[in-house]
Amino acid sequence: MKKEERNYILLKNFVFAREINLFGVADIAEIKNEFLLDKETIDGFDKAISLGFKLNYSILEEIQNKPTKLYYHHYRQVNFLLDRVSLSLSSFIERMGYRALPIPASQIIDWEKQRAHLSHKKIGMLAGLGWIGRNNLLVNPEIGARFRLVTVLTDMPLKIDKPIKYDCGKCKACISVCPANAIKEQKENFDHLACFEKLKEFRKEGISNQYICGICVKCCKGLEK
Ligand code: B12
Ligand code: SF4
Ligand code: SF4
Repeated sequence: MKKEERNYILLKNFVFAREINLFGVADIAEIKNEFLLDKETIDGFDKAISLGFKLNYSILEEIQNKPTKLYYHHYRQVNFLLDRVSLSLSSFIERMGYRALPIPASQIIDWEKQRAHLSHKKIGMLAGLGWIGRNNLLVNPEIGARFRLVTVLTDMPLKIDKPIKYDCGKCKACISVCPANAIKEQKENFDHLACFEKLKEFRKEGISNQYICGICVKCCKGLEK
């Protein structure tokens, strides 16, 4: 077995033993210049490991027309878990003699443009975890959009995954449930502004001090509905 394949299996087993459900590796050569990270910081990193954690379905089921306290708590716990696993994975990679940089699950760097260091969705898409759906989220064929993501950059020799050839097809389940009418038939027409205004409203209601919603996450159950 080749070294790249062996390392891939080793890391996959490492994170699956730590409650991660989705694992993939993306080639980032073409997209590195989009990252909000100094050139010196990312120099030498040529791959990104994408990890996904499946959300709790019972907590999602409680969401009707607005986020709930349970969902808010879950959102925070899942971010902690993802950050914890990406940290452990990075230490593991460093102990093997390679470099690794964990990127926070949910940290905004540019508040005006609402941008993070990098897009976990785009990395996940390149790593073959799913496609960008009508709901503007990364959608996995088996669990839909009901997961959260984190990324680790590395220079470790690893097998590279490819994007998968699926899309939403005939499904339009999320269009009618969005309270902001932000989700459209053509995913390119997703109304970011309308969505963000709705999230601001929810935040003002005091359910959480974060911009969360969860409605389009709950209803997107993938191809195996
Ligand atoms: C800021 C932010 C927001 C902002 C949005 C601002 C924005 N500009 O997107 C607000 C507060 C509105 C928001 C809302 C939500 N968010 Co948010 N958010 C983030 C955060 C922290 C940064 C996103 C960012 O930098 N965006 C900048 C733009 C450039 O990138 P992008 O939108 O991520 O990706 C697009 C581009 O890369 C573009 N693209 C550009 N070039 C190319 C090339 C190709 C080939 C393709 C296909 C695409 C593509 O397509 C991508 C998809 O639209 C990320 C975490 C992270 N670091 O990624 C979470 C994240 C995107 N959020 C997430 C979630 C779940 C939500 C909410 C459901 C809230 C909630 N938790 O209840 C809603 C969903 C709204 C929606 N339907 O999109 C998850 C998505 C998980 C998933 N399965 O997809 C993430 C990844 C957090 C995580 N750790 O899991 N969010
Ligand atoms: S997060 Fe809420 S408001 Fe935004 S697109 Fe999804 S359902 Fe609509
Ligand atoms: S609910 Fe259906 S249409 Fe909406 S993003 Fe998910 S698969 Fe696509």
